This record gives sequence, C-alpha cells and structure tokens, in this order.
Amino acid sequence: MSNREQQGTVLEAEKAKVKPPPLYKVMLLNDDYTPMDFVVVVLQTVFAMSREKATQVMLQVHREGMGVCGTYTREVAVAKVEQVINIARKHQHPLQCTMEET
Ligand code: TYC
Repeated sequence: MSNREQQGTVLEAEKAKVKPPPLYKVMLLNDDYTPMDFVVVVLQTVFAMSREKATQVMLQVHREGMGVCGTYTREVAVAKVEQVINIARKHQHPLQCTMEET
C-alpha cells in the first residue's frame, strides 16, 4: 500500500469516529405572572437577541405557551437554562426554562 493510500485509510478511520455533538433546543415557558418587559430583558441578556427579536419570542411564548430561544450543545444549553432560572429566582418571578434534544 502506498503512503498516500495508507494515509487515506487512517483519515477514513478517523472520520468515522467524529460525530457531530447532539444539539439541544432551549425553550421558555409561559406563566401568568412574569412581566413581559422582564422576559424581553432576559432574552436580550442570556440569548443575545435584539430588542425586536426578544419581543417577538416573548409574544410567541405568551400566546402559544412555549417558544425556542436557541439551539446549542449540551453544556451551553445547560448554562443558558441555569442563567434564566437564576435571574428569574433572583427577581422572584416564576419564569421557567427547559431544554430538549433536537
Ligand atoms: N404571560 C406573561 C404576562 O402576561 C408574560 C410572559 C411571557 C411570561 C413569556 C413568561 O416566558 C414568558 N405577563
């Protein structure tokens, strides 16, 4: 086997091992108490949304009960969910956030 062929075999073997990581949707849940303005600020702060995008997502959650804030690798999704829950708790709002594999 030529050097070039050998290298191809090694690269193919490597390629087979490298799978893309699973992705997770981070979702915000509606409730009757969290102020709309607070949800908009959370979406801007935690998910780097513009005020316009954050308002759209907040209204979708308000009307439909749930909305997707973004899609991330597991570690990033866990961190986003924690940030939302912590900031909501700090301000004593019942806002809930969850994640689900895509
Ligand atoms: N339903 C809330 C209200 O009427 C607003 C709200 C929107 C709360 C989105 C949570 O994830 C949420 N004040």
